Amino acid sequence: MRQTWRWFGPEDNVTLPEIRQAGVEGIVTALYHIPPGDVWPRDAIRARREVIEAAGMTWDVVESLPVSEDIRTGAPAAAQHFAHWITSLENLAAEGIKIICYNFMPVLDWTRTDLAAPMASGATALRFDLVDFAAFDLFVLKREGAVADYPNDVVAKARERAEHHSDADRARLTRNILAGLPGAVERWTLDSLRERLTRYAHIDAERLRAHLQGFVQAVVPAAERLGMRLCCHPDDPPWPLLGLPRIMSTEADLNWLVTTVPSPANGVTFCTGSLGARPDNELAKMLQRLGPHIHFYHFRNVRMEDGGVPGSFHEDEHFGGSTDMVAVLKAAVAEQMRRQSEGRADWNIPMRPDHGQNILDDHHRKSAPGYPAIGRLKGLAELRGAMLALCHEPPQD
Ligand code: DNO
Repeated sequence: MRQTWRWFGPEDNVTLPEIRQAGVEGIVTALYHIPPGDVWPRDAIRARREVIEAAGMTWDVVESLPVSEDIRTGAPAAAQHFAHWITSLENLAAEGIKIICYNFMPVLDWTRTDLAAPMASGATALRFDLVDFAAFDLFVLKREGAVADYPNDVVAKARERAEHHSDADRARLTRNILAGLPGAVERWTLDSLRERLTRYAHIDAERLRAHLQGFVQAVVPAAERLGMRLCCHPDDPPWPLLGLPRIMSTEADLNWLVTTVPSPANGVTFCTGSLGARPDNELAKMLQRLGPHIHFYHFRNVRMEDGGVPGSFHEDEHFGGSTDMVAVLKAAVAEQMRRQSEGRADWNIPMRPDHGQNILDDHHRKSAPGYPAIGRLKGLAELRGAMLALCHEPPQD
């Protein structure tokens, strides 16, 4: 597997020369300053590629080429945004960048309630606490009908917690949920979120799936013509949030996507952290079955705290948590060997250490939540060791 690393561009305080020292081969990045729906111009792509190459690495994956809310809601502008997305693909392909990650999560991208939860080791980690999330939904956002979306005991605990919330607690929770996480392309306030939720009032899972289908039908032929590989990122967390449908949460969801428009260009990002927050996702087996459609790996481990769907979880060490990471890597190595034996050109699937806990100097550096230098380096180093061991062939005597 090709070892890659997410870089948030020149604003990222983990720099390219530092990333190189971590032994990284390829960079995963995006042109974050371009609003969803707009075209990525070729000269901007080239300039970014050159900065990465000057630092001794290559731009291997785009994460993400954003899918606009107009596309997700099937608004009139969707057709024009399809065309823009395809133009961006053409511009990326012309610069040699062929693997494109995107997601189809309505409104919110990945979501956590706590960005620095203390761990027993002294590290801090990202955490999703269902009671805190319900407290936000029920008593800060005050979403109509929200009470029906949580088990009764969660509602009772959320009420009790909300009664003790100070203004600062409410502000922190709101910030963490709506504006705290890197990579999400839009930032929400309570008012803009409420306005946006009304646009989804009549969009259930089936309707959202129809919009995703329309999107892949429009863009996959272009990607195929350009020799590109699209890979949809699963939902994080993998269940509906704020009454919004989420349709990339389970093996059946991912399977639906790859079979709705069968093409080598229509694949998935296998994110063990996102999928791993549901006990019914058996990751190593899913990886085996979805193998031929995987174009990108995110390796990360979550610890489910109550095993519920929805439930609470936190981001554990890469070889801690609820996922058997060695079994996952074994399946990934088997997929690599299978592709090599088939003569597939795309056998060297890019992987990145997804997220990391804040450890050592990370506590002082203030890098993007989930993306510290040293916590991720530890994850990459551990994953690299395991991958080398699993691929090792003893010399024949
Ligand atoms: C978080 C990420 C997400 C992901 C996008 C992909 O670390 O996994 O931000 O990049 O959802 O489109």
